[in-house]
Order: sequence, then structure tokens, then C-alpha cells
Amino acid sequence: MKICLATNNKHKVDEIRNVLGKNYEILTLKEMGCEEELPETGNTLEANSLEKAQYIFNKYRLACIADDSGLEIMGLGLKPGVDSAHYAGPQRNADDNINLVLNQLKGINDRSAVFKTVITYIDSYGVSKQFVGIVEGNILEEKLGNNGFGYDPIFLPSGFTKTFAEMVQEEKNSISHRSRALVLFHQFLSDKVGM
Ligand code: ITT
Repeated sequence: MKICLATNNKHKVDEIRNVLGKNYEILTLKEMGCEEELPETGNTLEANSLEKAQYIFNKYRLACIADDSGLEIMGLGLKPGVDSAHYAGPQRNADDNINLVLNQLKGINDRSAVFKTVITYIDSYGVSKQFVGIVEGNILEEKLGNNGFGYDPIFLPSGFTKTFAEMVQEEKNSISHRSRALVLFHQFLSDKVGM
């Protein structure tokens, strides 16, 4: 099945391709010649995920999925959440975002957090559906590892001794928020069209 990925984040593209595998012919926005920033005007991951998927579906009329994700830290009142990409400012820099989080967590005992992904699927048969994946963990006091992206170096998933950034992609994908949402999405399509 041919499906368009409504994201400009190449790390997401890699992870999503790796999880969905050969069941899907994945088209990236770059491959489709779409260079635009996607609109994200909502206050929730659900709203932004839907907005990105609708925007690309309306433009190309191809089945598509969008991913909106964020890190929710309990001791920071669930921040950065929907603001994860630009938490420290419009430069959208991962190191700046991590440093801000680590500074804000100084003196706070509860460092528990969840990564959450909302995948929205839209197709030309009128289907519009969302799939949510969550992984629990804790925020470390310093960065560990060089793999992955975003907040991966400070996120230690519960029950593991390595951060997401110390894991190879297959390990991260076996437990991540994104892969959990994608498994639900794949299951839905399998039940629906027998993929
Ligand atoms: P698109 O909107 O084009 O998909 P984006 O990077 O702006 O790309 P989001 O709006 O969903 O994506 O922002 C999510 C941010 O949350 C992302 O930039 C990272 O900082 C963080 N994030 C999301 N998933 C993550 C993951 O698996 N590991 C580490 N950080 C992640």
C-alpha cells in the first residue's frame, strides 16, 4: 500500500519506515516535492496530528499519516508536551530544549515522564482515525548516548538501563511511543483491508 508521511522530520521518517517495513510503500514529503512547514496551530498533540494529516491529504488526495509527538514530564506539569519541538525557542534546537528541561528540573524530585505519539491516518475512502502510543520513563540529570534525536539522550525508559539515545534504532523501535502507535495503526488496516 502506498502511503504518504506528513512529516519533515527525517528521524521520524527513518523510524516509521523501519517499523512499518515492506507492507507499505512510504512516500516522504521531500519525495513528493513538498518543502513547506506543516501547520501546527493546535493546543494538543491530537489536534496538531490531525491538522498535519488533513493538510497533506487535502493537497495530494493520497492516503497519509501524520505524527505529532511530545515529552510530558510530571514534575514540570506535563511540559514540554505539545511544545516539545520548540520548547527553548523558535530555533527548534534539541540541545537548547534539553538544557532548558534539565535546568527546570533542578530541585524537583519527580522526574518521571512519558513520551507520547499521536498518529493520524486519513484516506480517500473517508477514513480518519487516530492511534496513540505511550512509553513511560524517567529524565536523567545528564545526556547519555548519541543515537536518535530530540530528547532521546535524557529519556531512560522504565525497566531499561539505556537511554533511547544509547539504543540502536531496532531497540528503541521495539518499545517506543511511536512504534506502539504504529502497531495499532497497522493492526487497524490489517483488520480493515487484510494487509
Ligand atoms: P513534523 O511536525 O514535521 O512531523 P517535528 O519535529 O516538528 O516534525 P513534532 O511537532 O511532533 O515534530 O515535535 C515533536 C518534538 O518532540 C521533536 O522535535 C522532538 O523534540 C520531540 N520528540 C518527539 N518524538 C521523539 C522521540 O522519539 N525521541 C526524542 N524526542 C522526540
